[in-house]
Amino acid sequence: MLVDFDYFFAQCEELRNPALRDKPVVIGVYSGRTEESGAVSTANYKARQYGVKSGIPLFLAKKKLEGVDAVFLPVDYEYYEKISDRIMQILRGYADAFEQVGIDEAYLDVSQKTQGSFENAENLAKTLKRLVKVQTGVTFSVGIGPNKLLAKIASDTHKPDGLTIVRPGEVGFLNPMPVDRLIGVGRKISQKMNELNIKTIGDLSRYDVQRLVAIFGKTLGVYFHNASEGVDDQPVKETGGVESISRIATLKQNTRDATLISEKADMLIGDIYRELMQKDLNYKQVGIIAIMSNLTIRSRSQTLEQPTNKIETLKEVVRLLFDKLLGEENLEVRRIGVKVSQLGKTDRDQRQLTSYFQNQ
Ligand code: DGT
Ligand code: CA
Ligand code: CA
Repeated sequence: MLVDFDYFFAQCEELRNPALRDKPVVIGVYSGRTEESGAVSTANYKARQYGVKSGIPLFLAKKKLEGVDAVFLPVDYEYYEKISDRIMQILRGYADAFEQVGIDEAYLDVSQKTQGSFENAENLAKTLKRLVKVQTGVTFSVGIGPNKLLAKIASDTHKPDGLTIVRPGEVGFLNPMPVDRLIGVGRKISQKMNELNIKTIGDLSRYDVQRLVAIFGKTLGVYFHNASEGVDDQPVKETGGVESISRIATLKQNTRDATLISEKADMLIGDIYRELMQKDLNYKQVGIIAIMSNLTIRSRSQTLEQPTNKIETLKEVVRLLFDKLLGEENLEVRRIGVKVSQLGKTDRDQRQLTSYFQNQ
């Protein structure tokens, strides 16, 4: 599945100001030279009706919307990223493997989850649409296909709020599309292909692969040929998402007392553990830092043999690391921090077992 959030930056703006919904909304990147200079980052579908789209100069967008009650806003990337993170976190939980691509797109490998059934995948997509809409207010478009290439192109065919399925026997749907719909076919290459009389993806699939190789080189030539036939075996590559989780706190007083340090550390660990559970993650590396009374910083870390999600292991390793550090230092400690990293998804069986035991 490829999930692509609809008119994303503009939709985020509509979310925090619903009055914008009935108006053309244009999000601009202002270059700062003059008040008017800059380009359109994106626009809602109302604004697109007037010909406003990503990449055109702002002055042109203003001209197209002259006399219209339109709203122009600057990009607020941090805010969009927060919304994006929340959606990604929801989606991640429903995939066998999850690959985020940019701020508003993600591939979900759902082969196992759906037992290879496109019908199950369609139902899952509908569930995800509802879930994300209810929890965040955002709509997105989904493409479902036997591979990433087909899912991506499918997702582009119905927007906004679309759901498009391409089954293995239906790759012919590519044939009438212009070649530049394929990833990797930019302006230059599509121009070159046009000169060769290759205008549609169907034209490309009928073109002799040896000649493609002669013109574009082996890698690209073979890629273009395969792509035109909907052939793609790129796996969904797990993107980390959260890289590490850490907490830091100041001790009530500077100390070398292992019990006092350990009490504080356990509080930080409790916090970290909650976040691990929420995000369904386990950890393989544990680190501590200590800020000493003279404000110098010390750190120690240990990598475990196996990833785990156990809180006892975390407490134990942190205690050992602080013991080691205190043994090698004679200053008092002022602030301490705990970090888990090399995070990974807890596999289902392990989680079921854990919650089984917790409920006993
Ligand atoms: P969509 O998916 O067609 O409903 O509309 P968007 O706006 O989500 O378009 P998409 O998926 O191509 O891009 C996602 C975001 O990336 C979009 O909200 C703003 C940003 N973006 C896209 N194209 C451009 C561009 O040409 N320039 C700038 N500055 N930002 C862009
Ligand atoms: Ca996108
Ligand atoms: Ca989008």
